[in-house]
Amino acid sequence: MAFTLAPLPYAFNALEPHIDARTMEIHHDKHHAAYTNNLNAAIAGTDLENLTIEEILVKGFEKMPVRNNGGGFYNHNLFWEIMTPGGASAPTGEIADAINAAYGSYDKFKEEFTKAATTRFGSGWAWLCVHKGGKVEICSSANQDNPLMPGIGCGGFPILGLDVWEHAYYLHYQNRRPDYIGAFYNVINWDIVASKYGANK
Ligand code: MN3
Repeated sequence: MAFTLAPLPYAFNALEPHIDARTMEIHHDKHHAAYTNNLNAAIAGTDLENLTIEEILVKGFEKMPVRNNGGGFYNHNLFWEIMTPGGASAPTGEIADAINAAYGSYDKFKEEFTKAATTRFGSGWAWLCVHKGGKVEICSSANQDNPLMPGIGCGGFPILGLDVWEHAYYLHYQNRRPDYIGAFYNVINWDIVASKYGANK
Protein backbone atom coordinates (compact mmCIF):
# COMPACT_ATOMS: atom_id res chain seq x y z
CA MET A 1 0.00 0.00 0.00
CA ALA A 2 1.71 3.18 -1.19
CA PHE A 3 1.85 6.28 0.96
CA THR A 4 0.48 9.50 -0.50
CA LEU A 5 1.57 13.09 -0.04
CA ALA A 6 -1.31 14.93 1.61
CA PRO A 7 -1.90 18.49 0.47
CA LEU A 8 -0.59 21.18 2.77
CA PRO A 9 -3.50 21.93 5.16
CA TYR A 10 -3.23 25.70 4.47
CA ALA A 11 -1.99 27.96 1.70
CA PHE A 12 1.74 28.23 0.99
CA ASN A 13 1.73 31.85 2.19
CA ALA A 14 -0.39 31.16 5.28
CA LEU A 15 2.54 31.22 7.70
CA GLU A 16 4.04 34.47 6.46
CA PRO A 17 5.89 36.50 7.58
CA HIS A 18 7.36 33.75 9.77
CA ILE A 19 7.84 31.15 7.03
CA ASP A 20 7.69 32.41 3.45
CA ALA A 21 5.50 30.97 0.69
CA ARG A 22 8.35 29.94 -1.63
CA THR A 23 10.05 27.95 1.12
CA MET A 24 6.77 26.24 2.01
CA GLU A 25 6.04 25.38 -1.62
CA ILE A 26 9.46 23.85 -2.31
CA HIS A 27 9.52 22.17 1.08
CA HIS A 28 6.16 20.46 0.59
CA ASP A 29 5.97 19.95 -3.17
CA LYS A 30 9.61 18.97 -3.72
CA HIS A 31 11.25 17.76 -0.50
CA HIS A 32 8.26 16.09 1.15
CA ALA A 33 7.14 14.68 -2.19
CA ALA A 34 10.58 13.16 -2.75
CA TYR A 35 10.61 11.50 0.69
CA THR A 36 7.17 10.07 -0.04
CA ASN A 37 8.10 8.72 -3.48
CA ASN A 38 11.43 7.35 -2.27
CA LEU A 39 9.76 5.67 0.71
CA ASN A 40 7.28 3.96 -1.60
CA ALA A 41 10.10 2.81 -3.88
CA ALA A 42 12.14 1.52 -0.92
CA ILE A 43 9.33 -0.60 0.56
CA ALA A 44 7.78 -1.85 -2.70
CA GLY A 45 7.86 -5.63 -2.83
CA THR A 46 9.36 -5.97 0.66
CA ASP A 47 7.82 -7.21 3.91
CA LEU A 48 7.48 -3.57 5.01
CA GLU A 49 5.02 -2.80 2.25
CA ASN A 50 1.80 -3.32 4.19
CA LEU A 51 2.86 -1.85 7.53
CA THR A 52 1.82 1.49 9.01
CA ILE A 53 4.35 4.30 8.85
CA GLU A 54 4.87 4.03 12.63
CA GLU A 55 5.67 0.31 12.24
CA ILE A 56 8.03 1.09 9.35
CA LEU A 57 9.97 3.59 11.46
CA VAL A 58 10.68 0.79 13.93
CA LYS A 59 11.04 -2.24 11.65
CA GLY A 60 12.72 -0.51 8.71
CA PHE A 61 15.22 1.27 10.90
CA GLU A 62 18.20 -0.85 9.77
CA LYS A 63 17.55 -0.19 6.07
CA MET A 64 18.97 3.21 5.23
CA PRO A 65 16.71 4.27 2.35
CA VAL A 66 13.69 3.29 4.46
CA ARG A 67 15.01 5.03 7.57
CA ASN A 68 15.74 8.33 5.79
CA ASN A 69 12.62 8.45 3.66
CA GLY A 70 10.24 6.92 6.17
CA GLY A 71 11.42 9.49 8.68
CA GLY A 72 11.14 12.24 6.09
CA PHE A 73 7.58 11.22 5.23
CA TYR A 74 6.43 11.04 8.85
CA ASN A 75 8.34 14.05 10.18
CA HIS A 76 6.98 16.47 7.58
CA ASN A 77 3.40 15.26 8.05
CA LEU A 78 3.77 16.13 11.72
CA PHE A 79 5.51 19.43 10.96
CA TRP A 80 2.71 20.76 8.72
CA GLU A 81 0.10 19.61 11.20
CA ILE A 82 1.54 21.33 14.27
CA MET A 83 1.75 24.74 12.60
CA THR A 84 -1.16 27.09 12.00
CA PRO A 85 -1.84 30.31 10.19
CA GLY A 86 -2.93 33.26 12.25
CA GLY A 87 -0.47 32.93 15.05
CA ALA A 88 0.04 30.63 17.94
CA SER A 89 -1.82 30.39 21.14
CA ALA A 90 0.22 29.62 24.23
CA PRO A 91 -0.17 26.10 25.53
CA THR A 92 -3.03 25.69 27.98
CA GLY A 93 -4.50 22.88 30.05
CA GLU A 94 -2.66 19.64 30.72
CA ILE A 95 0.05 20.19 28.08
CA ALA A 96 0.88 23.53 29.74
CA ASP A 97 0.96 21.75 33.11
CA ALA A 98 3.34 19.12 31.72
CA ILE A 99 5.61 21.78 30.20
CA ASN A 100 5.63 23.74 33.45
CA ALA A 101 6.36 20.59 35.45
CA ALA A 102 9.33 19.74 33.23
CA TYR A 103 10.74 23.20 32.50
CA GLY A 104 9.23 25.63 35.01
CA SER A 105 7.50 27.94 32.53
CA TYR A 106 6.66 28.32 28.86
CA ASP A 107 9.50 30.82 28.45
CA LYS A 108 11.96 28.38 29.98
CA PHE A 109 10.62 25.65 27.69
CA LYS A 110 11.25 27.93 24.69
CA GLU A 111 14.82 28.50 25.88
CA GLU A 112 15.48 24.78 26.12
CA PHE A 113 13.77 23.94 22.84
CA THR A 114 15.70 26.74 21.11
CA LYS A 115 18.92 25.36 22.52
CA ALA A 116 18.13 21.86 21.21
CA ALA A 117 17.22 23.21 17.75
CA THR A 118 20.18 25.58 17.55
CA THR A 119 22.82 23.13 18.68
CA ARG A 120 21.72 20.25 16.43
CA PHE A 121 24.77 20.20 14.16
CA GLY A 122 23.99 19.90 10.46
CA SER A 123 20.58 18.63 9.42
CA GLY A 124 17.99 17.32 11.82
CA TRP A 125 14.98 17.99 13.98
CA ALA A 126 14.14 19.28 17.46
CA TRP A 127 11.33 17.50 19.26
CA LEU A 128 8.96 17.69 22.18
CA CYS A 129 8.00 14.15 23.12
CA VAL A 130 5.62 12.69 25.67
CA HIS A 131 6.44 9.59 27.68
CA LYS A 132 3.85 7.19 29.04
CA GLY A 133 2.67 8.74 32.29
CA GLY A 134 2.62 12.23 30.81
CA LYS A 135 6.16 13.55 31.27
CA VAL A 136 7.36 15.69 28.35
CA GLU A 137 10.94 15.90 27.13
CA ILE A 138 12.84 17.97 24.58
CA CYS A 139 15.43 16.26 22.40
CA SER A 140 16.90 16.47 18.92
CA SER A 141 17.86 13.97 16.24
CA ALA A 142 20.02 13.90 13.13
CA ASN A 143 18.92 13.74 9.50
CA GLN A 144 15.33 12.39 9.24
CA ASP A 145 15.52 10.27 12.37
CA ASN A 146 12.43 10.25 14.57
CA PRO A 147 11.93 9.55 18.28
CA LEU A 148 9.88 6.44 17.42
CA MET A 149 13.04 4.87 15.95
CA PRO A 150 14.86 2.69 18.46
CA GLY A 151 18.12 3.75 20.05
CA ILE A 152 18.58 7.21 18.56
CA GLY A 153 18.99 8.83 22.00
CA CYS A 154 15.69 10.67 21.70
CA GLY A 155 12.57 8.78 22.77
CA GLY A 156 8.90 9.01 23.61
CA PHE A 157 6.08 9.93 21.26
CA PRO A 158 6.75 13.10 19.22
CA ILE A 159 4.01 15.73 19.64
CA LEU A 160 5.93 18.75 18.29
CA GLY A 161 8.77 18.80 15.78
CA LEU A 162 10.85 21.53 14.19
CA ASP A 163 12.73 20.92 10.95
CA VAL A 164 16.17 22.54 11.16
CA TRP A 165 17.46 21.38 7.78
CA GLU A 166 18.69 24.37 5.78
CA HIS A 167 15.98 23.69 3.17
CA ALA A 168 13.44 24.68 5.85
CA TYR A 169 14.74 28.24 6.21
CA TYR A 170 17.63 29.13 3.92
CA LEU A 171 15.73 31.08 1.23
CA HIS A 172 14.39 33.59 3.73
CA TYR A 173 16.75 33.39 6.71
CA GLN A 174 19.98 32.28 4.96
CA ASN A 175 22.34 31.13 7.72
CA ARG A 176 20.27 32.65 10.54
CA ARG A 177 18.82 29.46 12.00
CA PRO A 178 18.15 31.10 15.39
CA ASP A 179 15.88 33.70 13.73
CA TYR A 180 13.90 30.93 12.05
CA ILE A 181 13.59 29.07 15.34
CA GLY A 182 12.38 32.24 17.05
CA ALA A 183 9.76 32.77 14.33
CA PHE A 184 8.49 29.19 14.70
CA TYR A 185 6.98 29.99 18.11
CA ASN A 186 4.56 32.33 16.32
CA VAL A 187 3.00 29.55 14.27
CA ILE A 188 2.76 26.56 16.62
CA ASN A 189 -0.70 25.02 16.77
CA TRP A 190 -0.91 24.26 20.47
CA ASP A 191 -4.44 22.85 20.13
CA ILE A 192 -3.05 20.06 17.95
CA VAL A 193 -0.01 19.53 20.17
CA ALA A 194 -2.35 19.32 23.18
CA SER A 195 -4.53 16.72 21.48
CA LYS A 196 -1.48 14.64 20.59
CA TYR A 197 -0.33 14.92 24.19
CA GLY A 198 -3.69 13.70 25.45
CA ALA A 199 -3.78 10.79 23.04
CA ASN A 200 -0.25 9.54 23.74
CA LYS A 201 0.50 10.34 27.40
MN1 MN3 B 1 12.35 19.32 5.62
